[in-house]
Amino acid sequence: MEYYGFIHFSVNTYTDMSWGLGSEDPKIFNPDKLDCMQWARICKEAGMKGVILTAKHHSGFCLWPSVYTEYSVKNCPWKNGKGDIVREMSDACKAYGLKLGIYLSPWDRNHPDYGKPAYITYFRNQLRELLTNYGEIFEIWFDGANGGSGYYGGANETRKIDAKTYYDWPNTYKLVRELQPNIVIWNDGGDRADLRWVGTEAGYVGETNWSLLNKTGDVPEDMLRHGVENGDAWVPGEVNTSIRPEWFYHPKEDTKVKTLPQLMNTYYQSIGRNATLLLNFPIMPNGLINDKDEQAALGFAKAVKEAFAVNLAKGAAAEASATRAGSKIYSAANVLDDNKETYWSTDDNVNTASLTIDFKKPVSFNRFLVQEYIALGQRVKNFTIEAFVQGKWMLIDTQTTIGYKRILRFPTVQSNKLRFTITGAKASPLISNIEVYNAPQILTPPIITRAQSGKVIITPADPESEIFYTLDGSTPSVQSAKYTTPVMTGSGKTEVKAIAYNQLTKKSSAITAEKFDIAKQSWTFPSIADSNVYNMLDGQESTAWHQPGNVTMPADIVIDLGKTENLNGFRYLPDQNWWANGIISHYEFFVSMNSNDWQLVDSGEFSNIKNNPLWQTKTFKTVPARFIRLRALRNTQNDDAAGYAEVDVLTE
Ligand code: FUL
Repeated sequence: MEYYGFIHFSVNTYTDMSWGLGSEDPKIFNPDKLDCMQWARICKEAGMKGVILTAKHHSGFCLWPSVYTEYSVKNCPWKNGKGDIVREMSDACKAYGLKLGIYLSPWDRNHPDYGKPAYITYFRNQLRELLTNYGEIFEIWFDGANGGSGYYGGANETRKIDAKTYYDWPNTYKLVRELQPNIVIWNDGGDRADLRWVGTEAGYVGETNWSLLNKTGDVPEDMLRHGVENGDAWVPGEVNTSIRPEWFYHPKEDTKVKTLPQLMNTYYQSIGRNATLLLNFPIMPNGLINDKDEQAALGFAKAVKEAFAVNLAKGAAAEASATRAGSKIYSAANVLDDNKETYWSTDDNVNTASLTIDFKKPVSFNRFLVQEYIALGQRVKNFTIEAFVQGKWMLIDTQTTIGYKRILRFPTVQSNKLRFTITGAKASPLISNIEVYNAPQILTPPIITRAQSGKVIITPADPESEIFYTLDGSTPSVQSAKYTTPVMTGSGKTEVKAIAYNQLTKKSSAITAEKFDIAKQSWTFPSIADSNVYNMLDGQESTAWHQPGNVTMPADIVIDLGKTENLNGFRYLPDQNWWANGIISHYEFFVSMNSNDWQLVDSGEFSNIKNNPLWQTKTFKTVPARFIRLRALRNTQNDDAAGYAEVDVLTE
């Protein structure tokens, strides 16, 4: 299916939180403009083949009137408790020719029996409702996230379960397959299912990507990203990511909708790397998808269409160094015949071979698309592509796996011939399709940061472009100030907007907008001597500081702001390194005027920080403070590490 949509909507949409706590009053759920036809229309126009709806997220609140709980749309003001969002979604999917998928969170922060055997009966009853009453369901999503604490019918406690045994997955899967024989089961927490998580929510899978895993045994993170070359089960990767940083709607992210270059990167790093792409739309409190998200998704679809509009390999000639003996059925021409059921193959045990595409005239190209005939397995381990330039073969790229689909991007080359060489395979390769394109260039918006000194630094992603910016909130254009060196912005709050612009093509990028709170010129760490600690104030998300090895939790950092500020919040960004430890999950935040008497102003959890290690913003009632103390109570690994890419405050 390649590409399908995700919809996140629950009671926490109304509390601006990443995860519901399970104690939210259903009365807050009132999407007065709810329109599943809008959701389905956008998914369809965006080129998606289906939609997966969060029928129940971790809050436990059900978007359908389950007979097994009162914690559902039955008890909300929307449609006087007579509504059913799963039904409306199912009808909308039918109307738009989309498949419907269901996300049912195993972790339920509302249910009193969560953690006990009785909850499993409840969970299966709900599965039965969802998988019998709403027509064909193409995928079921069993999210493995579990933060432990919850409302649990008023108990308000932390409950630990063993994700491997508690849900008795083998019998749960049996039920699912009985009710929906063609369903695909996604599960990152329990027994191996049909699709795997790729280990990140950032929108990419490894370049090497086998669709195989082992049926049993643990799956460490690098296996999630790359699969297992000699695995014994077919468990392809599904890249799930949101069109905004978070999964649920937060108004503050209206300026953070992914830009076209970001979405195109996601495309090439998911669908272009043998995975499917599951792109999320958060629903607003009124029940609609935000206009900006719609524009982004449709712009993305248009750009994909443009990139793959003209297949330059059409009408070219294909010739192979080796073909399966005595049979025309496996000829090289099959890679260009538009028929995915036919393929080029070599003799058994001939696992290396090359295929040359002769365009018969010089053509410019920058994309190469190749597909294996995966009905007979994923075989290719290594390959190269070359272009024939000035009488010589010039190497364009050396790569590893292909699978269902692989797309390579490279700087435009002009040539009349392209050579594709398989340098390693598990068995005779079976190549069903090759396409070649010259995709238009897309300008990437600049990156804006603010250093501790208050200087704003704007970095172009593409060195040939110029940058224009504004500091007053207005929309930047070529008439705005041109950026040449870092701009001193003083110590107050600043809003910076910038575009990249290419003189040759006269095209500008999308706008980058960043709001910065007070500058940190006078901030110091009175009790930390290590100068690297300033990495967390430098505005650079790629640099971090970690507590020394001998720290034990709780671990504190204390910052002297240099003068009294009226604080009403703080922000924390964990170490952005893929392998980083010390991602704080539970915190306390204190303020002081003299660094002796401390007042606790906020405490809680950074929900979902493990899977999505983004900026965490917490707000509280305004309080004057000269010193702040961020206390790490726990991290996502439950050990004694605490790391910080950035720490920031919000002022009134
Ligand atoms: C995660 C959840 O915790 C997030 O809230 C979201 O639903 C994402 C798709 O999966 O594990």
